[in-house]
Amino acid sequence: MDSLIAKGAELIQEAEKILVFSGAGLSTESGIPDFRSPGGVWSKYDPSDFYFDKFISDEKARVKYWQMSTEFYQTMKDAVPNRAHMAIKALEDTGKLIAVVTQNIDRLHHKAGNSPDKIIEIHGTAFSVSCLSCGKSYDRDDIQERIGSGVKVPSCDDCSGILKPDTISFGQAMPQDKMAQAMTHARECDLCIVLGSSLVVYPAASVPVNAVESGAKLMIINSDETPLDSTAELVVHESVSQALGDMVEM
Ligand code: CNA
Repeated sequence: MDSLIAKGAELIQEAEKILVFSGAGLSTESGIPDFRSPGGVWSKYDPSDFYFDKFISDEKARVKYWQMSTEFYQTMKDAVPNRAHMAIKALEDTGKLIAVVTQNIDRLHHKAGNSPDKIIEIHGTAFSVSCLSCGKSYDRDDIQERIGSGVKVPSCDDCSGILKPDTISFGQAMPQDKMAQAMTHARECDLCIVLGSSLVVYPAASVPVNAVESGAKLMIINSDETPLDSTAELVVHESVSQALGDMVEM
């Protein structure tokens, strides 16, 4: 393990333009379950209940969605950044971090103090809600208050349209502007660091793929194997807070 940490620290020291690509595994040590680990969200809920077209077409699916989402939001709201989030903030302080492309919707990079203009939330955020018909935007807490007072499925004040948190569900279109920004950074970085992602969710995982294809070195810190391990300069199957924390403090 010590030699892997030393190698990771060396890659970080040698790099000039670092792109961080983060996933749900970055936040498990902050108490937020990921999707695919044992005990993760998919061991409690059936993912097929949360497809976008089902949310649109089926009132019962929306009731279920808001139940799951309310529980998950409360956990995310209470969570605080862990040592790995703080290590990413330290990377920004070195001036080498060009962006954090995150699949996470939990705002922990913001809470850790990374500049908002460095954070690209390609799967959106759980902290706001929008009307799918007229686009009116709401603060998530205001909508949660309605749910707390007994509303099962909130609707838009202006047009009675369907409200949905600003997160990307399976089958929902990705934000094109954010994906384009992420891809630009993937092409310009010289080191891409993947933190806590299974790298099976596309198109998100095409960001590190693109970085490698453009000549960047790839470092992956993830408990389990990923499909990109064989293309990486360094793979560390360890706790991300421990491994990245140690590398950045070296
Ligand atoms: P995932 O598919 O659940 O994979 C997480 C990976 O992290 C797994 O391979 C685990 O082995 C690994 N892992 C878990 N804990 C640790 C740890 N402490 N140290 C190192 N590795 C760890 O999650 P992805 O992000 O790859 O999948 C993308 C989905 C998950 C996105 O759509 C996210 O929006 C969604 N998600 C986000 C959150 C969040 O915002 N915190 C939580 C759950 C799911």
